[in-house]
Amino acid sequence: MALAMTDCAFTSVGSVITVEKRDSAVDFVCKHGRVRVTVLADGIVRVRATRATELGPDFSYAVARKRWPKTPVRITAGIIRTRKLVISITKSPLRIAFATLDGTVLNRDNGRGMGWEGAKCRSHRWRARDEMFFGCGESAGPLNKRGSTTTFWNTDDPNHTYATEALYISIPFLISTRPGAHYGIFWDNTHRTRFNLAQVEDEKQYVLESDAGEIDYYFFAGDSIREVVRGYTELTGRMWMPPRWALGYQQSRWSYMSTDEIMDIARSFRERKIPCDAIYCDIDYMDGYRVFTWNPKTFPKPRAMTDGLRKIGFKLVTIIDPGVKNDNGYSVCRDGKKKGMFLENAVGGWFTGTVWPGECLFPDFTNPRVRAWWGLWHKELLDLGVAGIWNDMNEPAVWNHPGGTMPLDIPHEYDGQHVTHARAHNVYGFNMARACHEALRKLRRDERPFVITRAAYAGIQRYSMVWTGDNQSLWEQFAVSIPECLNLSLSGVPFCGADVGGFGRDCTGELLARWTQAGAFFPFFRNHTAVGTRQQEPWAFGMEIEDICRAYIRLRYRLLPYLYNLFREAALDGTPIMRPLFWEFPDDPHGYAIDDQFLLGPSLLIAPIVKPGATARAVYLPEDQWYDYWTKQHFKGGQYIAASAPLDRMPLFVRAGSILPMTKPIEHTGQKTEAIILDVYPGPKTAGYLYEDDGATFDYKRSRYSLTRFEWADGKLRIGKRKAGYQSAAKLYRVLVAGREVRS
Ligand code: MIG
Repeated sequence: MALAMTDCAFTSVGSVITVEKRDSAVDFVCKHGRVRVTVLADGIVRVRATRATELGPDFSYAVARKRWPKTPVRITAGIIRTRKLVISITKSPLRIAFATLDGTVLNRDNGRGMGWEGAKCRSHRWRARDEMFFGCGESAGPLNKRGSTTTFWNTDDPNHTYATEALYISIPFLISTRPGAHYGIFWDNTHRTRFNLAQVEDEKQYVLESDAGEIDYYFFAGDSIREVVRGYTELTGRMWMPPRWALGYQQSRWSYMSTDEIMDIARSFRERKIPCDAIYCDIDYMDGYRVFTWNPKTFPKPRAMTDGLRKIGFKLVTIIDPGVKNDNGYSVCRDGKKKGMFLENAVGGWFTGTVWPGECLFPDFTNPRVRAWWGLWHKELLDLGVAGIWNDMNEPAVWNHPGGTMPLDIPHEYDGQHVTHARAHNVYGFNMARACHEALRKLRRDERPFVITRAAYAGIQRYSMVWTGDNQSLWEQFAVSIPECLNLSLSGVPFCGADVGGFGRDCTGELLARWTQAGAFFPFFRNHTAVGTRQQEPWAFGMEIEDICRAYIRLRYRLLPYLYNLFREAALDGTPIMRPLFWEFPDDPHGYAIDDQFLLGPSLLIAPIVKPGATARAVYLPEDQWYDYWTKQHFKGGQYIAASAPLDRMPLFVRAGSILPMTKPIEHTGQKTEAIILDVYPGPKTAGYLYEDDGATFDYKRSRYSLTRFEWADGKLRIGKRKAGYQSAAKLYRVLVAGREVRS
């Protein structure tokens, strides 16, 4: 439908009439609007454009950092210069170009440039011949986004495919890379937005557009993709350390129907010696789907249940949906109505829509007063010992209205901006998760919150982790979860995962085995399945599959110290936990096309088996030295190898020069380990480190953490100077070399 973008009605901002210089900003008053260029940092520039005479209020949910240290800027005729960027402005018509100091043009306005068509705002941008695109938030499509279109409009689509343009989460952040030129664009507009990176008019351009609003984008220039992502997460914020238990394996289904079933499942994990940290209550724990209630028959004593779970090392996570049943006999509804917490129709009167509980009212999460009110309802859940909250249906999904969501004219408070749903839609789920996060922070002052959300907008990492919504038990959906989570990770959300085993349809033993093998290396590792599908727990397919699942879940637990290091890195500067090959090997061109392998941190290369019946696969080893984790065979990188993969083996490689901190297998993260095992994979230079904290509180922010560096040289381990702010439970180090015990 590329032709639907007609030329006729497009109005470009036009020529510059006057230039107004400000502190680190310059305003260009143009024939058809005003454009403001603001330098935030040497490599970060903000561009705003309006067709009105003045820019509107400066408001964003995504942006965490509002103040930036003053950056020296030189402004001369048509050129703004920072220590990293040269921004040149052509005046008639106005065109902005971003170049590096050595003159390489990173990106620029192209063709018709910036402007408007009807209510839409749009930017036509130049596309280089060899430019590749990544990020763009959540998409069940290719890793490299060149040639595809992403629509940012939070959508509940349980039948999505590789070609689906709009999913649950909207993160309009584009990463561009080509040899020697890297940049990012965060297009901060919460209206329905499209990144058309397919063929627009010709190969030489791409188009970013939103249904309404101002143009407001941030340009990130970096010497690498790493620097671009660091800049983006500096602007939109970084995740906090989650509680350590959230790194463990988690079990869910829609739904475990009673306390007895929950306890049975939990006990089965212990009996079968399959490690697990958390179990989920999906919607059927509630009384008629009324949020913040319990079904008195099937879940009569929730406190006793969470106590029982805690005794065997399990946390409980409960689902909370946004729709509040319209029932005056129900306290949340009554109280919310009395206090005016729910959305109203454009003409007044409550807005109602149908979801699980039947006719529902919807809190206006864009109102700070509503967020605080909603938050307090979580108190009882927490008092009952619930450990984490799962926010679902918050696109929002509303079944009885066109488009499966609210009408676009529903008014929202939007933190004082007073807008309609058209602008609030993409931040509805964001603000629901935020309300939950803020409540958990308030109610459990020094405990790290665990919030998982399905819908989100840019910056969600400050409040919640995400999963990829309703996938299906299909090989192709398993395969696509790799590029999907890689791009989410590059879009500022390192803590993410997909339903292991697949949500819709019946899983098979082989698929569960392969998916569990791979899922063990995703940041979030949860098995979940839909109502009406067959049992999908690790033991649901007989002994062989159970043994395989157990082995890989155990491997996950053995690797927890290494994984925890990576969570720490993500919390510090937004570095993805799960990484595309090009993150570590930017000069190796192969990595940009590989979407069926990934790296967990710098050291582990994972090559999942994503095809039924496969017993071998080609694995690309990037330019370096590698060890096969299973056979310890040594390989030179920069080549494809054939890796054997019988059902119980997923190809896994360790980069030479790594020291992997590990533990002996434990059954849940509450168990203490007496030793940290350092598994050394010698290379020309061999080093590693271990980050430790209490795994539960914010003490780590008060410097109560430990950091120990290790080096391996001449057959000996050297322990570096230790930052010892946290007293580790592990008392000793055991050294292995490529998995073999050595004397040291
Ligand atoms: O309309 O709560 O994505 O994980 O099990 C379906 C029931 C609602 C969708 C979620 C899924 C969850 C299910 N929910």
